[in-house]
Amino acid sequence: MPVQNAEIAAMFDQTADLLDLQGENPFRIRAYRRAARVIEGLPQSVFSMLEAGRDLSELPGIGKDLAGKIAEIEKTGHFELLDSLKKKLPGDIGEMTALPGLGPRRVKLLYDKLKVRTLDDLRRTVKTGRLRGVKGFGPTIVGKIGQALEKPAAQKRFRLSVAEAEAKPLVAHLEAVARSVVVAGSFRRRRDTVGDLDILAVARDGAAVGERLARYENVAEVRARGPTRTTVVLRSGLQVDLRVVPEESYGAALLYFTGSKAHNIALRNIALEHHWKLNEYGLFSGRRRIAGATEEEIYGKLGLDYIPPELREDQGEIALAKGGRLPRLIELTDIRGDLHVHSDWTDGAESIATMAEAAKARGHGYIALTDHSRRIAMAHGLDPARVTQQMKAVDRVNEKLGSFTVLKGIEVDILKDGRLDLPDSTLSKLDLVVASVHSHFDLPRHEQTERIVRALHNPHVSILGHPTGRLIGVREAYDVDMDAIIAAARRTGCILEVNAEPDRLDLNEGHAHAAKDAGVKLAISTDAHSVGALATMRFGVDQARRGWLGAADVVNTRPLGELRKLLRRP
Ligand code: DGT
Ligand code: CA
Ligand code: CA
Ligand code: ZN
Repeated sequence: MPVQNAEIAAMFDQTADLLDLQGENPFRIRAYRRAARVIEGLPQSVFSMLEAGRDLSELPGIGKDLAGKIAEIEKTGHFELLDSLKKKLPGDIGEMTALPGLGPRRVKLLYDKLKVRTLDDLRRTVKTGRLRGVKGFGPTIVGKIGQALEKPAAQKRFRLSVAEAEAKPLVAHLEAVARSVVVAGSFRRRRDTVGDLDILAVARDGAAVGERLARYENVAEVRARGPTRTTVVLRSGLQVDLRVVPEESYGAALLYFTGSKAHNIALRNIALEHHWKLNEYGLFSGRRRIAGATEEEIYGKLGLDYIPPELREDQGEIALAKGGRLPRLIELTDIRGDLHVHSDWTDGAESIATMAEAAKARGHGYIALTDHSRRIAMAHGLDPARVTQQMKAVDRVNEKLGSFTVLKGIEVDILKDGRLDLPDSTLSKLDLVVASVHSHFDLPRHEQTERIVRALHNPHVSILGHPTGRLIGVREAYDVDMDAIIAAARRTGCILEVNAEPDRLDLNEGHAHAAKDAGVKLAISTDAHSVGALATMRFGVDQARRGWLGAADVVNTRPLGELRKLLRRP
């Protein structure tokens, strides 16, 4: 699995801390910190840059030596220098500098004055109040450290795409001895992250299916074994719960283990109103099973339309299903084009023609080419002259593509103050402008919101790209008032993006739903930097479905002519 940019940045920061702690050369320390910031700010994963054969030493602040170290990290998952620094230091000191409220200087103070070597030592000094006597440890700092120590190691959740990559071969492995093997739970509801995999299978011999799971090559640990239920942990740390059920209960079990829990409870209450009982074995009137083989049968008996898994969150879907008023959700086949695509003119891996042909082969009718603007120097961002050149190159590609169209676009950076990174005279020539934030993630909420709202008010902006900037499991969304941004999008006629990149999924489901309710249009876009990434569209569609979107809410379900009209702002 590729090591994420943020993980590499964290490794370099920690290395800088530990070098600092040992009184190393300040230039060497600064080099690591600077490299960490550069990597963190890259618009693309280091992994994909290496795959595309890019030379990382071309990046500012990254010389041959660091480039080699980054390649080593991507290859091995480890940073040897950091590991050896940690080993040299006593106790847990190698981990302590990363705690909130602590840094190399304070950790050294604690070690020198109070002999704090381990996290347990630290916990004790906080509890007994001894820390308060030490210079530089005011009540705020001590409170912060105490809090960080209390927190139990957060339950790790897995990105949906990662869970899916694990699930596919596993399901195939189990299909050798079972029928109807399906992953239920949050995975089937297509949540952006999942806590574990809940696999359901139909078989006569449940123990045999469990046995096969336990012997799967990726299993690290078997937690529980039984005739109908087996739990294992995969090497990645992902837990798998397997239940084997008989054919006649399959629908009931699928319904139950798909959840959500809140949805299940609401269904059970409807059953109770009829004096029935609903559980994972079926829908029962007294001891008689009146439904259970399929989900449709159970929803039907309860007087409800079939509810797609993505909607099963008890957010009002049950009342709508009762009245036959469920929204018709968008499907992958509704998508006719991709409005955020990069090429090798900036940091993409392929030529414009290659990206266009690949999109055409996927059945798309159009893409918008949206390479980076000049501020992203390390991605060779386009200045006005190169935009003009690229427009001509797009004309040449379009001449050869027959019915397929490459729209001329740009992903223009939103600067710190909300102005854009290219002049209006350039933007006005393009078919489509995606405006995105790639810097200053930590502005105060008010400022961040104002900045983005100002960008939306530029009449050339068509789409706000990855509107919250989150990277799942790596970087939180920046602090921003999404209601204000949705309101601004509505006022200005700007479209909001659902970025389908599996690490982003941004807007998320809740924000997409709110945008729809406000009457704002959305675009589901891959932000592809390579041909393979065009396939991530389905993850965006999944989140859009969780946000209750229908095809009509999404602009890239329209044929090109209609799309062009929607892109023209009032
Ligand atoms: P996750 O794994 O945290 O991403 O979320 P889920 O929804 O997959 O939750 P999980 O794995 O704990 O349980 C799978 C499904 O089993 C859940 O969606 C609904 C069902 N379930 C689990 N516990 C209960 C419960 O106490 N009552 C009811 N009615 N259903 C439950
Ligand atoms: Ca689960
Ligand atoms: Ca589970
Ligand atoms: Zn992009």
